[in-house]
Amino acid sequence: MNARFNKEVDLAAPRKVIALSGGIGGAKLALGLKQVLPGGALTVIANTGDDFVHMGLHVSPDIDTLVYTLTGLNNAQAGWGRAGETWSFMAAVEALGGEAWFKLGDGDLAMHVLRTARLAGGEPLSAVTAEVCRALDVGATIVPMSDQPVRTMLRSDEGWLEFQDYFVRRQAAPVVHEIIYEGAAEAAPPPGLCELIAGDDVDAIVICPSNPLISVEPILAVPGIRGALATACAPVVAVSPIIAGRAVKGPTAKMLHELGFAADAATVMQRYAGLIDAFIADTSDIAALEALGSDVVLAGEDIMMTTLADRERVARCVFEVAGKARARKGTADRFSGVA
Ligand code: FO1
Repeated sequence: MNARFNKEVDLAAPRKVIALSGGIGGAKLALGLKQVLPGGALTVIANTGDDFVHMGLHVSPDIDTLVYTLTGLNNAQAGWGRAGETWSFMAAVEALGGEAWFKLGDGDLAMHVLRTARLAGGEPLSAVTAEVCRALDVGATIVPMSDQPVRTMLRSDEGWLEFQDYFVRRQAAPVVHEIIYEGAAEAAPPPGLCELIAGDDVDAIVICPSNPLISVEPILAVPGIRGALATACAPVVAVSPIIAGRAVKGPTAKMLHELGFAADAATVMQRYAGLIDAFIADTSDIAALEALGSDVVLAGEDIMMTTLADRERVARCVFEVAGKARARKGTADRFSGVA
């Protein structure tokens, strides 16, 4: 839990907000946040535990899903890649007997080729990502959780699997026994990221409704980030990726279950214990959360984000709840030491 809150922020008109996100689930809320905030106010820390080198190309799926979603270039049906994509490259790869399980569209390919070339030229991933955000006028800052490689690895009934091998090639079918974030202990956040999180001008920090195990916790595993969040001046608000025992998208519920956890919003909230000041769950899950007697501020909302209006509504709810967290906890101990 945060040691203290800042006093100077205005949650009715937030100007500096940080979000942590994985792929499409988190990106939907990131878009809502961007829409209701003034231009440039949003920084999204992206999971890079899903990154891998495929056919010699550095692919950063969650960064790209965020870029495409925030610019409206995204393929909304698939939840990854670009809308109106063409597939000549993949067809040619297949004709040559190449690997076709991971699909790189023609437009998307440009992203991976440019990123790979710039990384090979010595630029860090954060700089390459910042250039992409500028070029595509993303209207928000996207920062990878680290410039060093961190790779999510899953021990399954089929042995140790790299993330995309598990997630895409095997369609998340293997039973998962253990998850590690290889390289996390040796990694560091990009320069300035922890200082940004700690800043007393930050209005709110949002943990988006992403899978805690494979999207948020890889970010928290990068040394310095968890500590910066736990002592941040701004209230930290998480939004549940689970509604009534089901993941909105993807294998979150299946993975929680296989690892011995109840696949519900309470498990997600408990995984963030010590970090969050408020938790937003679906209205149908609130009674079960209240029964836990946690001192985290709870809010029930329709968190299924189908339309852009839904995403903006949930984003506004985040700021309202952040305000409540500040009001409830922002006395005596929370303000002690703040000049
Ligand atoms: N997901 C798939 O299910 N199948 C694919 O062929 C696929 C290709 C792909 C290419 C580029 C990219 O940035 C993402 C891609 N994804 C694909 C999505 C991605 O693997 C996952 O959704 C994320 O890693 C989980 O957040």
